[in-house]
Amino acid sequence: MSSVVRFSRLLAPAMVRHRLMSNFRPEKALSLSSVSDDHSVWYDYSLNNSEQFWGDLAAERLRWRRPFDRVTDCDMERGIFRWFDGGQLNVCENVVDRHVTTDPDKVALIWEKDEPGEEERVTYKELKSMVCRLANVLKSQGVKKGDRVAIYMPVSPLAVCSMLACARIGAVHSVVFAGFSAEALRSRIDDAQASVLITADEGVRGGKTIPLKATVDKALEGTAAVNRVLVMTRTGNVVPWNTERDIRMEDAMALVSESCEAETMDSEDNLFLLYTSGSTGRPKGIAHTQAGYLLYASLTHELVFDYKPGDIFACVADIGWITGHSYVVYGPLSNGATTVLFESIPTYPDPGRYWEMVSRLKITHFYTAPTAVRLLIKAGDEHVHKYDRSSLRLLGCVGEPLNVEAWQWYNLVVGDARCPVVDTWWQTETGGIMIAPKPAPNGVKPKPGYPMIPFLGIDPVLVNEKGEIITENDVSGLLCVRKPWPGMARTIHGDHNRFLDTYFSRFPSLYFTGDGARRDRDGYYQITGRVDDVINVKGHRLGTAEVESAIDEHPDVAESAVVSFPHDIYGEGIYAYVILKDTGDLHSQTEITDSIKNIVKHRIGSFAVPEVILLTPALPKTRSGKIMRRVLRKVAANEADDLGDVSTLADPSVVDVIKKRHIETANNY
Ligand code: 7RM
Repeated sequence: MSSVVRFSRLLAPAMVRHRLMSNFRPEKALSLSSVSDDHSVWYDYSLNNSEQFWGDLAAERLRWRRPFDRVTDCDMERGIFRWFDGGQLNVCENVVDRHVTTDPDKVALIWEKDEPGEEERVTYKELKSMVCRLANVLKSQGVKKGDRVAIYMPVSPLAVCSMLACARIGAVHSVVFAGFSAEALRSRIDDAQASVLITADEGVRGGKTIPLKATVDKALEGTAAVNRVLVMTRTGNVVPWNTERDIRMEDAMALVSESCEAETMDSEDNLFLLYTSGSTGRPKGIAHTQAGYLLYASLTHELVFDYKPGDIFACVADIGWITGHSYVVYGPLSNGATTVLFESIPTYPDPGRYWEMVSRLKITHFYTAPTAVRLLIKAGDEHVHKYDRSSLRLLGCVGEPLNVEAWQWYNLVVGDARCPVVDTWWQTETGGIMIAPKPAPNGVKPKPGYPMIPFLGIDPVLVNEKGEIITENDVSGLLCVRKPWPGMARTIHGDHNRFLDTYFSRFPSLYFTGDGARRDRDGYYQITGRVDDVINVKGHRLGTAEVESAIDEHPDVAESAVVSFPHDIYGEGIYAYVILKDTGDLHSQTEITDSIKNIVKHRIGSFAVPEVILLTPALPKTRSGKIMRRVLRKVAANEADDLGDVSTLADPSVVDVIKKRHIETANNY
């Protein structure tokens, strides 16, 4: 069934009931573009009749086993959000089985392996059989509804199958990005109390192998939670093996049936946990549930990207991030799309990789992070020009602000000024895209550097420090959301109070995003960045406190403070100020900075290693002992001439010491 027909079928009843039909031409309802043509009608409708809006969409778009009794039941004060209560469904059935019935031989996955030209295709029918086999393996290992399964895998069909097999049997997946260290993996396994872990012998990225199984073994030395490890064969190289605990995934899958009844799930049962960084050292297990998440991922995928049947959708994010969950897996598959799984890196074998892939796979939609765009700008336009990009219809971006220069390059050089550039703002916690230039009112010109327009049903507001909502335009403020939406996170695993504290207590009755934003004269949004201690490095979200606690483990370190500084390519770079204990004098500075870098690499992962480590005798602190991070940020950004008011510092002379050391250190990096 075409998405055009499906869309009219799901929205028409709502329109009829609300007599909007009078100013709504039926022939328009048959076209997806009606959302653009009547954007303000749709948008107002979605906010003013939100129960009807989301209720009709859920009823029509999802396959239910039992219809829901009520659309929504939310309490912002207590952080309780329930959508489609009473309803029962299975997410895996919705994203796989439905399409096997209508189009079994359609390609669901194209695995773009590290080595270009070796892609593998998986049809919906094959996907179902793989998922069912894996689901049966998990069941045979005692995994039951509600149990947590950790996934530490390269981007691959079996990684997607692992997620979907969990969904099929009602287990809760926790995908951990395969670039995380053993310790980071262990703490996430412990927090979730995952009983089974799925991994690969090794990963392959940019021509290098990554010892995934060995890292898993190290992680499991320190936890008793996991009793079974399923290992996918990626390279086939010999890896450490524990016969009591480890199972070869492909062997086990061959021994079980290729059909597996999908478990009946309640709308509000957990679908997955995804750990993300906050402003304290401990990562948060963000919990998403079944129906609301799926509906939101599905609808945003179709409307923001203007997805049409037959499109080849390439979101090159890793499945270890929310972008991979929503726009590699759940969104595209719910719409019966062909989704590309990108295992490699943008510069392998050379910086033309993305565009060579686009031409080879005839990709229509390409969705990446600004850091990758900036990296490729530096590499030169010839890498883009070399390849035929005529299949491309839309270019997307997510993860951090897409600066105007990068926007222009993406638009002109990659898209030949022919493909809309869609800068999407959203978060792990929001489940799906919240602000984007599409669907857009008719005739609206894109604004470089602006995600622009809230999605249907999304009610963003800007507030000032006092928590007052700013109603006028041409202002900056803290970005909050006033109305609940189905895709939002439901809790932090095991710590609902932290959920409340982080998102709902600073401004009562609002969801606080942690980002600052500007609303321009036309009412369009631009994101200015985090207002808390979370930084965005190479598209990875990282808490400064996480890096600090790793650095502080070094025996010679007394104290550290980590800030970000503007970085041409990474968006933000990591800058660590470190105070050594007296014992630190026994080693050379290079020895110490190298070993600090090593600790960060082992505790978190290579991507978190600071670009700059500045050894300093003191940190600028207020009399109450709070580090004045503003000063550290200014120095790191080479803006120390304009430090603002430092009169509340206990010892203002520290600033000069740091400035001097910064200039000395800056010459060395
Ligand atoms: C999807 C994702 C969320 C944080 C968010 C922002 C930043 C994301 C944009 C952006 C400017 C954008 N989830 N962010 N998208 N900033 N423009 N289009 O990235 O949980 O990992 O990160 O990322 O600060 O709060 S995330």
